[in-house]
Amino acid sequence: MNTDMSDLRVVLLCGGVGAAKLARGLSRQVAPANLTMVVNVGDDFDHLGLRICPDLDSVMYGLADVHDRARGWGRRDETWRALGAITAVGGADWFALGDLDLGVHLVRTAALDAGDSLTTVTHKLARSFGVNQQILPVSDMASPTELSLVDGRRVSFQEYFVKLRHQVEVSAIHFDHAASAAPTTQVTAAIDNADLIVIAPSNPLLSIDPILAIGDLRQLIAERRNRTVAVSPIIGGRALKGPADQLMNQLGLTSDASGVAEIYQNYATAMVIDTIDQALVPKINALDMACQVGDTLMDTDDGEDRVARLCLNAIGSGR
Ligand code: FO1
Repeated sequence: MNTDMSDLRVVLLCGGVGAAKLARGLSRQVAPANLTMVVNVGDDFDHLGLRICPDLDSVMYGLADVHDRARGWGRRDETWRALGAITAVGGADWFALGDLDLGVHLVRTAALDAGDSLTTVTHKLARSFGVNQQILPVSDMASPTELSLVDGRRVSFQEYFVKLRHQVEVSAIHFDHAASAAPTTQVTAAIDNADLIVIAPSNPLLSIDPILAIGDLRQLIAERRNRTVAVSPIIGGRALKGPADQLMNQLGLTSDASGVAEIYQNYATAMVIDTIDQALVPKINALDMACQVGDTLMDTDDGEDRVARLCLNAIGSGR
């Protein structure tokens, strides 16, 4: 534990896979009580009668060290017997639900049906996994992300991401319920009290923007721009996982670390980018954003710790 950093109050804006890795890295640098994850709820959906919250589960499983590192989502040592049974009876098996993972979906759905808020049930689940950091859904109100495709279809996030394997061209991304949704009081309190806000290396358009779209969060984060650092999920022009780069191209954005900086320029004054993208530093500096440059691959615990330290060292560099 890096002592002079451990008392920093850090908030991490989280989307999918990349966020869980950085959450793990930060959890080894900052005291548990001082690390709060604010998590996207735009990917959440109802499936086979269960409420599925992928980004909340990815962060929880990552911090509990029960995640499957190769797959990036779901549980390590997972089995798929229930899924096999679902397939055998002609059920919807396009979205793979593992046996261990089902335990969380069943308990979460029952708690929500009994009247628990998503914040409350997420807290209970995290504590049951021994996770003592705060994991907060950005809102307790549903705010599903939808996408318009060039072929005219409008699809839910999971239809796009999993069913269509994001192999379709997107013309627009919609957060129709976000403006009327509200960040929870726990989220606004964590942001108010934060010494540092970190935007995780999640998909800027599909994982981070749906968080910022909630209520007045764009303004809340913009007001704290000089204590906010964003980690680029794009290295050498490629997204490590998922469709971030192809989406940015489809929507006319520059699909490299400088394009990510452009998306975040109103919300952060520092970027963490990979050494490969060193040449982009002047372009990013021109956006009034400082750069922390290093190896941003997080495929090991050491990598997670390294990126966490790059974020923590960004303090002061943005002023
Ligand atoms: N992603 C897939 O590509 N295929 C799946 O079958 C799948 C199942 C799944 C089940 C639970 C869960 O928490 C996540 C799951 N994911 C799957 C990943 C999920 O679509 C993404 O993690 C996020 O929604 C995007 O960040």
